[in-house]
Amino acid sequence: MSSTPRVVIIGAGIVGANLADELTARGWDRVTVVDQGPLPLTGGSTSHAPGLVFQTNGSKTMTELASYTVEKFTGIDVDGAWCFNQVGGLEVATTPERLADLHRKQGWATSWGVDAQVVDAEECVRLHPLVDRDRVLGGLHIPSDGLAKASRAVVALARRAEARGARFQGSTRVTGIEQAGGRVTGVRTPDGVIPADLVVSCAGFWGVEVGAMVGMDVPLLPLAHQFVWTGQVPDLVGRNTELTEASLPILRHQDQDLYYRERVDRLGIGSYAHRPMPVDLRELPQGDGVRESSMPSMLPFTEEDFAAQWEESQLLLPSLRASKIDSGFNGVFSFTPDGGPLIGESRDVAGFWIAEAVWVTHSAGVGRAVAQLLVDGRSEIDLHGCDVHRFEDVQLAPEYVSETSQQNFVEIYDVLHPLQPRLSPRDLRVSPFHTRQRELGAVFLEGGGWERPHWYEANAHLVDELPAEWVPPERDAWAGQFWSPIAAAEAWKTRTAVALYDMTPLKRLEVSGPGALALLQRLTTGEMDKSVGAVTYALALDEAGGVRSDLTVARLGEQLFQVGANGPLDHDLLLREAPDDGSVQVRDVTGGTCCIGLWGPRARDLVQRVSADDFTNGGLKYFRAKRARIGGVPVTAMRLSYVGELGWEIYTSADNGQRLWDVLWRAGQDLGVIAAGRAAFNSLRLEKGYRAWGHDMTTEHDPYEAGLGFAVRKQKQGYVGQEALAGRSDDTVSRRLSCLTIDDGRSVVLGHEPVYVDGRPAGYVTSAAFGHTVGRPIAYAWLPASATVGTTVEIEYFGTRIPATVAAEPLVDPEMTRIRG
Ligand code: FAD
Ligand code: THG
Repeated sequence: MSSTPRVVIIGAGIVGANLADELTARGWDRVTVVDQGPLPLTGGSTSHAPGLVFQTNGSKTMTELASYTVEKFTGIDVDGAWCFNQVGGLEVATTPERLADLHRKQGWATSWGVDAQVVDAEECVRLHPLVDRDRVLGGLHIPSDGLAKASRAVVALARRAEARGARFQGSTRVTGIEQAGGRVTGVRTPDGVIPADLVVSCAGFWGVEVGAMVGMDVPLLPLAHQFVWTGQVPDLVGRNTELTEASLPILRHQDQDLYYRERVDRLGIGSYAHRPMPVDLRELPQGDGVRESSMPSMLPFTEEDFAAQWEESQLLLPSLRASKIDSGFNGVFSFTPDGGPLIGESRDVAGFWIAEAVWVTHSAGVGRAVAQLLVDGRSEIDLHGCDVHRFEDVQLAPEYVSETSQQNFVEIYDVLHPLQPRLSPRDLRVSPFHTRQRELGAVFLEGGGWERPHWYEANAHLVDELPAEWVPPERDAWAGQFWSPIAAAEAWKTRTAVALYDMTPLKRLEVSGPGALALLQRLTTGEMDKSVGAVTYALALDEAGGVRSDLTVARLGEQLFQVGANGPLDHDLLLREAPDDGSVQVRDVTGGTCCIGLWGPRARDLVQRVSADDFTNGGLKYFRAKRARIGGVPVTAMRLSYVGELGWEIYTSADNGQRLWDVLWRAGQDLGVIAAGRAAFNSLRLEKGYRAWGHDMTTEHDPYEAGLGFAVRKQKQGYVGQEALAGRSDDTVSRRLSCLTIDDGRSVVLGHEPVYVDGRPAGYVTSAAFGHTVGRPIAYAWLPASATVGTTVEIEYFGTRIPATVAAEPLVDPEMTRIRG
């Protein structure tokens, strides 16, 4: 009798089938897949998915999930019939902006290890002869893309999983999740309870309903998306057999929100050009009502929404003029606030997992990742962008999910700048300094629902005062978006006078109680048992030694710690890992508090004018915290600086925030105090070599590779990840997060660009900025360890190679004289 856990998977679509396959491949043979619909065509999104697999994405994770789908589906079949037809992918450009963007995409493909070429119009037509030569300026060709036959892959995967012991059961609707003592024990169905140790909901766009069975928020929105089949296209006759189906590359015409695939002598056309059409699940057929002709995921075709797209299609593909629309439907699938899938375990009901809002494209990758999470406790691909717990509370509101997911639908094929903020909803969360920031002409970007000043128009006059060596070079049109030379002035003032930075959005977690110290000792690489007032920079690792986060931990009392964190996933980690005996409380105190980063060589002069407390070097040393009063306001001051300057993070409760700002502002006028924004901030932190988790490093990297070995305390025992680090050091790494400076002194890149060493792709850029203090652009990049200081490399930016050099880091203040002064 097997002793592996009993798993019930809800949903026999492409995600559930992949998961069953991956679990059974790992020897878990007590797997039951239940679906409310008939098998194998359940009526979910998979039943009629046209299966285009375009792998390339700005996200490394998403690209790798897709590449695994390609690899896996290429190796399966049903009685000799293909599950993946590698016809290649072609994205065409009809505007110069799109053509430029295809170069950027080609860069992503190179960064993430997918072969891709930008080709000219002639080559587009050679690859896809239906394309009108005169309509296109060029294209991006990815030979390994292709068509997945999702409904057939479900059969292949189900057969394989069944052969290893899994059971698939159709026409069985899950109506509830059984639980006891905070754990799942089974799923309820009309035929009785199916016992389970683990339940994984792969319910696709029904995810919200199933999540609600355990009180779990599942931030997805079912939306309809139009798809049509044409009648016979004369120019396609004789090209394919019924078995091969297609030989032309899958095609995207993103300037018109359209995509195309071949099916024997017809074309399938998908459109994202129409208005978003949210779907009410209660109106869909259910249970016995599901059959091939009546599927919940297939709503009636609304012809009027497609009329313009049919015209556009005939312009791009003139052969279609000899054809017509044969059939169409409005198909339903899931959208999310940020476009990513939703993976993770309920926080309240242990053993209840979800894997939803997953495309066919990423389905095998997600199936493998979830199987690894369940079996090994960890996925080899970093999943922070897919984690269902990545959202802030306010982002889980149904109104927020609905609006942002619809926006995502609208923008799905748009050329989006990495800094481009959403336009709505905005002003969700504002810091207590918001009124003052507006008065100073703050230009806000949004992050985690927070309004965050990027720079302040009030500082525009400082641009004219910039000393020659601080005047930033002109930027190209792309890198110049969401940027202003004012950022240079703000950086200059921070390094030469003093600046106020709004650090309120930085996630703050209060960890308290008799068990608080032990919890933090176990979860971090640092020594936490220090005197009250100590602040420690440390890492949270996973069992394999991968970096889950970097944290600052301030001991504010014997049993009271304030953790400076990177986001909701850190909160989630602490909540999950806290013992359930009530000995530790974990509280997100971000919203009720606020923080000013007061930094610059004049910071001490400023604060001493408005505080009787001792802010001298002896009175508050580097990486120490203490309670104080500033202008009467009770604060906690922490002596550290992400921008690498003398000064403090000054915390107080939200009600006191505006007064704190005003006090510092007034007292600093003759010292040249300014308010400074994120644009300067990011530049200054890169000059100082400070990493940003999620950008520069993730769970895929260990501390030594990330250049954070110093944050791992040598003598420390008994923390998560310690065993995995045994034998590793700065000297054993094969790759390294490296600091590059750009040789021409002016070409700014933005991140995710490929880096070439000896003419071959060898890594990718993680973060980049113009370094105003050093007068040249900086890029951090993952590179082979052999690329030591002085190595010349090239960064590919929109198809051109920019020479850069590996530099010793940090570029600014390596002796720490500024910050410790
Ligand atoms: P589903 O296939 O919907 O499976 C979920 C299953 O859960 C269903 O079978 C459902 O019956 C079952 N279920 C739900 N609730 C319960 C319950 N309470 N009890 C029991 N069972 C339950 N993706 C691509 O990658 N490329 C494309 O080209 C592409 N084109 C698309 C075109 C259209 C028109 C549509 C609609 C989608 C397209 N997609 C595409 C998206 C893709 O089809 C879906 O993302 C994918 O199929 C989702 O798979 P799934 O297994 O998560 O969901
Ligand atoms: N402030 C606070 N907490 C934070 C951040 C912050 N938590 C999340 C994120 N930012 C963590 N990142 C860093 C990165 C570097 C430093 C602090 C937070 C830093 N490093 C010193 C160095 O590398 O020289 C550490 C020196 C030491 O260990 O003594 O200061 O911005 N509150």
